[in-house]
Formats: sequence, C-alpha cells, structure tokens
Amino acid sequence: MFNKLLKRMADPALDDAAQGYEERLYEVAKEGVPAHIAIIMDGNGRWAKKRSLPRVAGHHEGMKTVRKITKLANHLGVEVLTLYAFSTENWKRPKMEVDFLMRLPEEFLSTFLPELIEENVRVEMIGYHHNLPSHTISAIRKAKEATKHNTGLVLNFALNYGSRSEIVDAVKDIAAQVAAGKLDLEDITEERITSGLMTNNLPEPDLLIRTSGEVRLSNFMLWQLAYTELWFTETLWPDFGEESLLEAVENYQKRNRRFGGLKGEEAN
Ligand code: V07
Repeated sequence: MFNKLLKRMADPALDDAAQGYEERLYEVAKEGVPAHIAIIMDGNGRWAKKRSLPRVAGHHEGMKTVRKITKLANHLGVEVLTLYAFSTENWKRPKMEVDFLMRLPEEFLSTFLPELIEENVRVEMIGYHHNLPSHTISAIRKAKEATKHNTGLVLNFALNYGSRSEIVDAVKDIAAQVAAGKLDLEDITEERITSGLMTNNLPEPDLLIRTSGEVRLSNFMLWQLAYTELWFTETLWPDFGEESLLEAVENYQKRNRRFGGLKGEEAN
C-alpha cells in the first residue's frame, strides 16, 4: 500500500515543497487510513451560483474533484471510496439538470477510465438501475467490466440510491423467506439485514464526509453509518481538494488515537 506513495516520492522532478507534501502523505498513510470513506458531495450548485454560472457548470466542476480525490484516496491506501452522486430524491430537480447529470458517468468514464485502469481502481455501483437511462447503465457496466480484476481502491458510486428503500427491500426479502418457511424468526439478525443491503460485500464506512455545510445524512447509508465517524465541512465539493481530504483523515486519526483501542465500546 505504501508502494504507490514511495513511487511518487522517488520522482526526481519533485521540488522541496512537493517533497514535503509527499512526506505528509506518508505520515498519514503510516498511521492507518480509514478503510472505507463515504462522501456526500454537496455544494456544486452553490459553487456555480457564486460565479454566476448555471448549476450544471458546478456539477461538471465537481467531476474533476471526483478524479482528484479518487487518486489521492487510492494512493493513501483507502480500500473503498463511496461517492453519493445521485439520490432517489434528485429526480425532483428540473429535467434539464437531471438529463445533464445522467450524462456525467459517460463523460467521466470516457475521460478517466484509462487512468482508473492504470491506477488499478475498481469501479462499483450501488443504487437502483430502474429509472436510469440505458446510456448511463451501459457506461457504468462497461467500466465495471473493464476494471473488475483491479485490486486497488474500490470506487463505489451511489447512483439513484436511497437508504430507506434499501432497508425496506432487505426487510421484504426476509419477510418473504419467513412466509415461505425458509427462515425462522430467530434468524432475523443484524447480520441478516446487513447482508440484504446493496453494500453487502463492502466494509462499513469508517469516515463519512459531507461538504458544503449541511449537517444531515439525507437518507444516505443510514444502517451502515451506525458507528461511522462524521466529518462536516463548509467547503463546497468543487473546492474540496487534496488538502481537504488530508485534513478530514488527519482529524479521523486524532479521534482514533483518543479512543486508544476502545472503539465500538463507547456505548457500554
Ligand atoms: C456526478 C459530479 C460530482 C459531484 C456530484 C454531482 C454531480 C461522477 C459520476 C460517475 C458516476 C458513475 C460512474 C462514473 C462517474 C457522476 C453523477 C453525477 C450522476 F460510473 N460524477 N458524477 N454521476 N457529479
């Protein structure tokens, strides 16, 4: 996991400032980074408004942040990065904005898929396929296929995702099994519910970041975030740079140091 960082640090083109930055990355990586970081990427519209640009210009700029943050998370040794790109509530936005958003996965992948492959990143998605345009689904399917053997960061996009629906679906599946006599009441456990969620094969998030000053979960991974450290920042998503991620991770590490190995026991 330090290989990627060591390779970066060995670059003879680095000046003193860049060398200092790489050493800071190394210090952060050494201390143990969150295995799973989830991010609510808020503030794209506000970023655009501040510049008298249309909202979609902010979404487009936000896409560049996705690239930067993915790259840094991968180099730090983060295992999973879940990005909330589109919620089941977002369909209520103007049709023109929704249409634009649904083109972003294609645009992102047509520009950055080669880089993701190069960087050993694996693309995944959680959320409902229904309602998504077929061009969006096929772009994502192609990216998943092209990266399925990669062993670095899992870049998990939450697209048309809603946490309560996800829980309802898991509960329905369990109820159907009970009704069919295939499952006993005693077998309805936390583990059984967890395994019915779309995040089934992923670790729970260790750190949730929400940008742009809103201090809410907005129906995002409600079950999975039960023990997650939360980090809220005023920074708008298009302005959220490498420094911003490092700040969030360093703060997370400070909290973990205070816990001194007692994490998960705070409620006892
Ligand atoms: C979207 C850019 C980031 C800020 C938040 C809203 C707008 C990347 C993707 C994406 C999704 C799937 C995929 C590859 C890329 C994306 C939507 C919006 C809908 F396989 N950014 N981004 N998808 N925004």
